[in-house]
Amino acid sequence: MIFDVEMETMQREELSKIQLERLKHVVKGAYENVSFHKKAFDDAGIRPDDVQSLEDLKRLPTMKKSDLRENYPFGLFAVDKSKIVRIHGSSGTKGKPTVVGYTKKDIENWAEIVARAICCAGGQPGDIFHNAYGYGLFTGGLGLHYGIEHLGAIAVPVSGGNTSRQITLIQDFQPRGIAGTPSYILNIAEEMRKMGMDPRTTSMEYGIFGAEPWSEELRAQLEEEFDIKAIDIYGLSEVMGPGVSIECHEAQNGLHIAEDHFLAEIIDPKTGEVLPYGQEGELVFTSLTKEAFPVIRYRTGDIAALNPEPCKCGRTMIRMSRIKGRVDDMLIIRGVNVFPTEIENVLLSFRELAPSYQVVIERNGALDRFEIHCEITPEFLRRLEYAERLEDTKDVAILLRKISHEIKNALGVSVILRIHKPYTIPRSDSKAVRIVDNRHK
Ligand code: DLL
Repeated sequence: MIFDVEMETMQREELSKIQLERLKHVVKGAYENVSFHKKAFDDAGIRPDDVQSLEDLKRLPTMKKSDLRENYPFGLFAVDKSKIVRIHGSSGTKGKPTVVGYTKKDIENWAEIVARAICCAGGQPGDIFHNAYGYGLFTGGLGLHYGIEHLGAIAVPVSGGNTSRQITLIQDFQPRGIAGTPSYILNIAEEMRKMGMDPRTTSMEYGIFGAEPWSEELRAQLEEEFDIKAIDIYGLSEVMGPGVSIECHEAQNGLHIAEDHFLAEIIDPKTGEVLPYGQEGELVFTSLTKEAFPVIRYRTGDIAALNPEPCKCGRTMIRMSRIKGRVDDMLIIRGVNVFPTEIENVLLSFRELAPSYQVVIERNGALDRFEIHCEITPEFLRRLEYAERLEDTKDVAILLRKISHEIKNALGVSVILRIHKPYTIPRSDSKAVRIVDNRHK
């Protein structure tokens, strides 16, 4: 089912017209109402009237996360506080949180975008929907919630955590859809198995997973564990929250961007130059409809590519590739650029390993030392002969050699592997911590 057939299957020419009209409006509003944008435009020698075509977008100044921090808390709001009805933000683990605001209209648009997204994932009105994204300042919980209601589905607002209660509710309420971070939903499967249950026997048919980078291998595990379709959803609080883009269940190949609300570009993260379709680089978004918190060329720090090819689902909205990782999370291991998702793809192809892993970075003199910590599954542990240290068993030694070989093959670097017993790597209720950086401790 396509929620808004007219919009989602619109011909490019017509869509471009709408986009341009909205772009002009948003640029003018940001310039007139937010001193940060006025200054950025003035410094670049650009006036809102200079935007006469979508091509002109690339002449506008970009903005990034530090601009939100510097204007904390409300400095980038474009409307009076009396018009704001909600605030969200990041958790602020690295200093002050970043804050974003929404007007009533913004919340309505967001709800509609997410309703569209749920349909794109295979959901429909009447579905019972288990929402395991955290409710709070994080946009995941409430973002999905309003979309579920807008669609006419039934929201089960469980939020993250308390895994045994999640399992009871899944059994009792029989949801068709589920949402949460992919790593947390896999924890639910793990917990079910510990309790002697088979996750494949639940009522669930599709899952909407995102908020953290994840790999094709993780998708395969989620689909196999629960016997569901696992759909990738993307978004960020600065641009709105979940729903900026989502895969369709028909193709599961690239995430359709809600292009009537967001213009996407890919730029070279070093030079800022706009890259053509198909080339990988940093995703940049411009909001077209947001009233409270317009963003103009917001540099997300996320790495992806754009694909304008028609999709078999019939939607004409262009697709972005699954996020490879964040620019800041890129590891440079002896000169080779590696994203945690690439490591994940290799690790998860080994059925002896659980889907939990961490990359630990230590300072080793003038060099960085990267250790990959992974964990064996309980099933594999049961098959091993006893040894004081895991590494001393023959089967584990063979496994470690195989993994090292595969990592070298796939990534072109050798890494230090550390293997652990089941359930020893910390699990998270929301975004998994994949990189532990001990260099500056
Ligand atoms: O994570 C919004 C969200 C909630 C998206 C629920 C999807 C589902 P933030 O906390 O602001 O917002 O974090 C945004 O998370 O810049 C990406 O680095 C990462 N991210 C979000 N979705 C994906 C995804 C929410 N599908 C940051 N794949 C973004 C990879 C993702 N990374």
